[in-house]
Amino acid sequence: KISIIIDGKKVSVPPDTTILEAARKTQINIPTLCYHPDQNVKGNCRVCIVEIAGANGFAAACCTTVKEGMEIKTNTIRIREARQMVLNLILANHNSQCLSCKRNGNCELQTLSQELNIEEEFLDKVVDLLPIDQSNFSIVRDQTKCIKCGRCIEVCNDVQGVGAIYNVNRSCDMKIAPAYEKGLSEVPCVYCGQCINVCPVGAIYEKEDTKEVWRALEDPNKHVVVQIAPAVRVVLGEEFGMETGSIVTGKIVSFLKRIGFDKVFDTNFTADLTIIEEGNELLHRIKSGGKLPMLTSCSPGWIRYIEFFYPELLQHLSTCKSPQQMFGALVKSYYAEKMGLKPEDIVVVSIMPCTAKKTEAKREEMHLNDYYDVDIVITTRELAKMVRESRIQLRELEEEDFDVPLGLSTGAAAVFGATGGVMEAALRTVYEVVTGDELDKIDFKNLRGIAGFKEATIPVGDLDVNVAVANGLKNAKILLDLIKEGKANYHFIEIMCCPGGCIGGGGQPIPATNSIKEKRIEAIYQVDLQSELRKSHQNPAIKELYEEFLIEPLGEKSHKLLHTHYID
Ligand code: HC1
Repeated sequence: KISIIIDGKKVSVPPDTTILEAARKTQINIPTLCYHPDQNVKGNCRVCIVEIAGANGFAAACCTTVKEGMEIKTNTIRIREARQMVLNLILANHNSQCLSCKRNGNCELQTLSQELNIEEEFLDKVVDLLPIDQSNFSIVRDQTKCIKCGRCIEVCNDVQGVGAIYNVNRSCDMKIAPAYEKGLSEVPCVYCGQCINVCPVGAIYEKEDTKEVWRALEDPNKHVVVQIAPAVRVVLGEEFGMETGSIVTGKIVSFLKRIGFDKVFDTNFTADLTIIEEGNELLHRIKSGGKLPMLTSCSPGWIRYIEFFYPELLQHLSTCKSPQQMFGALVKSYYAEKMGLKPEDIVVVSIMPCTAKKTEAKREEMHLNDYYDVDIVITTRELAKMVRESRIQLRELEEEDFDVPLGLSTGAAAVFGATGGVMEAALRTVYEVVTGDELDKIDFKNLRGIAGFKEATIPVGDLDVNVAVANGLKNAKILLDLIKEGKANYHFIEIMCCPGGCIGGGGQPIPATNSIKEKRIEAIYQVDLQSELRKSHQNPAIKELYEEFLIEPLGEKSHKLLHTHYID
């Protein structure tokens, strides 16, 4: 261990500890802007400067490691004034229209300006009037807010392996942008929104669609139906000061009914349906010598990734639409028929943890006749905005149940929201369908958790089924390369675009650090445990759907409504 003195306090820390980490261990919170607990140290912002006895000038605490006997000061007048100057330099290049900013109230720069007592922005603004990139349905980039911390570049390149944005130009002309400063729609951006989740300010945010929802709700000629994704219910509470991992399903349902939705349904219903369709597709591929390993197809950022980077492997993708899209297609067919409604008079709204879902809903293949399966997609963060706008107190709402039949679901559907969940849900059903026996241990614990890659072999009758799970696109890439080399000895692979699965989606409350994601995952498994039924094939509303409408899995209607194709 190494002994140092920070602000007069003696501290012992392991070698290679940075000054920033050592200080945080002793409850001394040195301010930062580019530092992120799950990322590499960058040393870009210089806000974390400290003084070291005997050294000239300042040192950046995030990238200076401690040395035996070091005496460090973190909060002198000189340091505070220097930090104020650093912050003023950043602010000179930052559009400070905070009141209308998406991150107003949850902005690291705004908080720091308060904490460092910035009384005036004394440098002239040099912020460029760069155009706002609104070239796509998912993500908006506002470069006038960018503070060039580099977090988005790291997540896009090193975690997702996508490389849609970089540093372009040099020196004071340096910007963060796609190559040749193109729009995001002109480069292979998968719209995962992981850049949004790490951005300390409002330089990247989701394309907001809440106004469309309010308008639909006030239109007397529209029947407005909503679905809620599995990962929204364990996360929304964070926006309202509730403990991380609070389960607020009943309160969300109650809120949505209060603001006027005609029916409040659940994406979990079609997550159960996905298991039936996808499970049967897997069994069919195994029996008929189809393309294996089969890859899951519910995560739209992942679909864009494989379409851009591995089009030669598209035949490995399950042809199942995602649960979001299956839901929309069924509302405009099965449900419309049942209710005697015209599909064109129905508006389907989705509440998703995901920014890529907005673009998925607008894909060419995702509509039948003249209407889309899903009309409007909003994120968990946008739902929180709607709650605030309505002035309804989420915490005080009584819990209510989803409407039937498209609101009924099992615990297997709930776990879709965490990495490994789709695979676990599929195994619970495939095992019982193939063997006819009841599965004793339905918790596949070795497929759970935040690790980027997991695998297992499950005996199903005479066959040992080899499965793998990857989350985060860089991990997906490793599996795709193995498939290309013919070395992927798996039958079925689950891939989720976002690290941790949908609980870490690009539309979720910020911050979303790994420790926060772990608590969200625990809550997902709580929802599963609390469910009366925990296997998709036990869902009585799904059984009824097949009896009344679909007739059989992979049948003609399923093919038309629930399955899709991809673009190479
Ligand atoms: Fe997901 Fe899915 S689990 S993709 O992560 O298959 O977004 O939550 O809704 O569609 O069900 C997201 C979550 C979500 C779909 C389901």
